[in-house]
Amino acid sequence: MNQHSLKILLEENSLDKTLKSIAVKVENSERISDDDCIYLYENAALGFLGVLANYIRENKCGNNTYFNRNFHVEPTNICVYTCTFCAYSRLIKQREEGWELSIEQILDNIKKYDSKPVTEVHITGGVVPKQDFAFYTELFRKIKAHRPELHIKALTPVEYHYIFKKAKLSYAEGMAKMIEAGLDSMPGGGAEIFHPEIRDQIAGGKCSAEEWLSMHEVFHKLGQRSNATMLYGHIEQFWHRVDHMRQLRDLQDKTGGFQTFIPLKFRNKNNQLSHVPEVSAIEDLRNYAISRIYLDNFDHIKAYWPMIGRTLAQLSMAFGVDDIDGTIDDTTKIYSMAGSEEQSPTLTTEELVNMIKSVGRRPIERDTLYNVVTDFENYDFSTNKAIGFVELPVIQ
Ligand code: V47
Ligand code: SF4
Repeated sequence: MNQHSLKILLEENSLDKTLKSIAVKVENSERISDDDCIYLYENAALGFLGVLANYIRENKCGNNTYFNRNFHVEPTNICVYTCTFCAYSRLIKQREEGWELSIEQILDNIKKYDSKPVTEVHITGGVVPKQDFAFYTELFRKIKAHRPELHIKALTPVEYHYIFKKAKLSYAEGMAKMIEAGLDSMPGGGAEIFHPEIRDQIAGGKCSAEEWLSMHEVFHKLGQRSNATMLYGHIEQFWHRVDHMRQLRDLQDKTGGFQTFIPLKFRNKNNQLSHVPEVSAIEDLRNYAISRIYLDNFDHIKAYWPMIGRTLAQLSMAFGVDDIDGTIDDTTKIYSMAGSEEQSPTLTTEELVNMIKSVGRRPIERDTLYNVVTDFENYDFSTNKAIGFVELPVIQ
């Protein structure tokens, strides 16, 4: 089906020459250049991008759309940094407006999931001196002591850079100790836009692009996997996005340690960039598709539904996206505070499965490392069994 659509597109005589040459590269599984990518941003129609991105997506993942059962822990929203897009953080001097959880409070939150089939806890938040190296290594150890199989996906290079500097540890030393304490993987946050022309304006003071990339490189070399994000649709231009993705593609060539790329749409409520209009849903879909076409060495592209809303997440599955993150259970405030339509992001497994099925995709529950947990293609929620599943007799 996807091959058929690409073939029809390639037979189209009126197709612009450059777009045609890009389509031929996609058909031949050749990498597109930075100039090609900028050309796509500036000239390609949504339908054209959808055909190319879907072709790649179906070659890589077939009809599968992945999700997981997860929840977030945000240890604090107090932060020493003042990113202009951030609606969520409060300065140390505004401490009374925010929260700062203790290790015991975080463990109490985690224990609320004891009877639930979640596989991952995603931990990230603001940066404060108190939540330091000792705090996080103790937290990770206690989580693992309580529930060893729960995957800890935690903190970004923004937090680690601050923590390791304070503890006088190199990235390699610090990361090795975090892994020893129980860290399993690193989420993709803190990347924003790498180019200093933009980064200095929206995320001044926090770790640089080089430091962000170096932290991931060190982590990958220790045998671990991580994600990558790009915060788009604010003051950057298309070439800044291409520059950002090129640096990710280069590092992925070196280490192969990234699992998924997550474009994050800038939301403009309650922050210092509220005067900047948000981009349209069409631009969001074009951006998913272009990242799918450009990042040929990434296995997965994720649409984070709490950020863009469930309808757009459903549409994105026709524009290169093969992952829509997880159940969340209303445990993150970052996007609701910035104006997302999802003010209390929670989806049951059944709702997630129906969202995926209703756009003709196969819902696959994965763990954080993309091992299949349950194939929900033929699943009966009333009996909690796969349809056609034959129970084997128990041998005494
Ligand atoms: O780095 C903050 C973004 C990120 C806004 O790895 C905003 O699986 C838009 O990285 N508008 C943190 N974006 C979240 C993140 C993430 C989310 C889901 C899954 C994974 C993963 C990673 O959120 C920050 C920043 O880029 N962010 N404020 C805002 N107003
Ligand atoms: Fe702090 Fe992260 Fe918000 Fe920046 S985006 S102010 S680092 S919480």
